[in-house]
Amino acid sequence: MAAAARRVALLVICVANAAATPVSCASVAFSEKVVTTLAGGARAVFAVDLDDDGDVDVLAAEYDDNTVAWYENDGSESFTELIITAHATEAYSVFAIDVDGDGNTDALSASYEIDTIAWYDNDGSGSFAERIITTMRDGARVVFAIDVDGDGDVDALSASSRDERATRSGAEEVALLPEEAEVEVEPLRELAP
Ligand SMILES: [Ca+2]
Ligand SMILES: [Ca+2]
Ligand SMILES: [Ca+2]
Ligand SMILES: [Ca+2]
Repeated sequence: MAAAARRVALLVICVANAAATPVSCASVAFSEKVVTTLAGGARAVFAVDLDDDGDVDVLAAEYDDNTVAWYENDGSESFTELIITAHATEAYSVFAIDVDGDGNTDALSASYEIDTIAWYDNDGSGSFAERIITTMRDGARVVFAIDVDGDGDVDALSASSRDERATRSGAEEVALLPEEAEVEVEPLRELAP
């Protein structure tokens, strides 16, 4: 695979000050800062401070390496790879949010080949323990998490391309998506050990 396709690169977000003259993002120049060239089959990234040291780190789904990894920012945009799991077979996407409400940002992943949505419990230092949410999302491609029903618990949503239905809480249909996609919502906190 070409080196360029294996890169996980930082994106710079164009932010306009509301009090200032509006800025066209198209006019802003971006400069590439490479996080790594060794993320095999990189499919997705998410930027968030995972070790709560004040600098933004990078979470990545690495499809060819079956890996979910995070890259710790030393504060000068020099990154050190730390493996969360090497068993996320055909890892397709990642997301980060505080799943269990303990103040530490956790990671989630969707793994295509093993039909799995998992989350990884961050102990606060960037060390993660795997928690499987489901292994029934056939061809899992996307994971997202938010408190869908407003009960205070974070819920998970997934899109899986080998399923043909769209469901909420495993049974209740909420939306039909094109291309045989599926949306699944599950109460994460209740699934945690
Ligand atoms: Ca950090
Ligand atoms: Ca750091
Ligand atoms: Ca947490
Ligand atoms: Ca909820």
